[in-house]
Amino acid sequence: MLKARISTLEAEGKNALKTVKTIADLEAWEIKYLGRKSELGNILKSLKNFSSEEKKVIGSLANGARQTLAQAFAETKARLLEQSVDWEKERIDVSAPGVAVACGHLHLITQLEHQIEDIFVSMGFTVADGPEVESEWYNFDALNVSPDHPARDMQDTFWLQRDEPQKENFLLRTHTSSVQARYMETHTPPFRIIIPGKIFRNEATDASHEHTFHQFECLMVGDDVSVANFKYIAQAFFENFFEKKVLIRLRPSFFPFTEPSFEFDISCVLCDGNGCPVCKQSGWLEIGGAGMVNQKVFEAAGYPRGKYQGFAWGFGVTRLAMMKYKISDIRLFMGGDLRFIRQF
Ligand code: FA5
Repeated sequence: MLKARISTLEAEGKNALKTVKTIADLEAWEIKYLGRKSELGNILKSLKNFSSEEKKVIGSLANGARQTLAQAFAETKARLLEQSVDWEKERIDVSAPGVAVACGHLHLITQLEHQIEDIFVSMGFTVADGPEVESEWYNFDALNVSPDHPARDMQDTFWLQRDEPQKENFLLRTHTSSVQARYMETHTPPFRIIIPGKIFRNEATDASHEHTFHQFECLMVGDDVSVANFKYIAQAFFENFFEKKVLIRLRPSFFPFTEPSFEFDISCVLCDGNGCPVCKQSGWLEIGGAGMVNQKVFEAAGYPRGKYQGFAWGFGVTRLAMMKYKISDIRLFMGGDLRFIRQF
């Protein structure tokens, strides 16, 4: 009787499968014919109660029926899944243009820093680096700017608050010249270095003044480095940077860390020195400060007085970028407006 029932179950299951149209129906069918609590499942579970002879015959029949139904189930499932795919929707147009992936890029100032570094490196300079949070010593004292020196007022400073009394005051560096002092402490001339970096000034902003901007310092020290070396290197640099003939003009100035000191201008790269609104009709653009390194700075670094000569200069990269790309407001660089940033 049980043998007949197994055959009926197999036939019934196969027949029922023919009417299954959906995956949900198929799942119900699977529970009914192949599930653990299905009739066939119960027969298989009850095998242990039969004699070994019966077990052999009924077991083989029941397992055979189960296998047949499982095979039919798998075939039906594959057919239903295939039928459920909307092939029209899945069609891929291999000739369609690709979708552009938006990705970021380096900020204009970083791009220019790399360009400036390349030019100096091609003239034998190496790149040095220093911290943005700096001690009063490296930013001022080691550069011959003592606490009561009036020159401290030339650069309005962001001082860092002290929670507990400590020996040193800290600040956000006001110029890249702070790295000069650090570098000289650990290196012996001759050397030529450049120091790119972000600096901070506690001052009101306007179209040509920022509180956070980028400077570039250049320092060359040796036995007989002169102003002529400075002029040559500065001119070579600017001609390379602006890709045109550029003249350099030095004007007497004052910086505590250089003696003599000068401001230096380049011929206006917009009007080639003929006069325009950007150079205020003068034909010259103010670029930065420079001078021969003050012997007191060498002494603070531990060099014997008079043994070495060197020049140093610092200029604003942000101002240079304004000239190169004719940007009229310095605040655009750090303003975070992506419409501006994406242009470069
Ligand atoms: C200095 O910072 C000196 N450390 C430069 C120097 C180095 C002189 C080595 C001698 C030897 P000054 O404060 O003038 O100097 O700044 C240098 C340049 O930074 C300026 O010519 C200008 O291009 C730029 N700069 C100064 N203040 C601002 C500002 N608020 N916003 C944008 N650029 C500025």
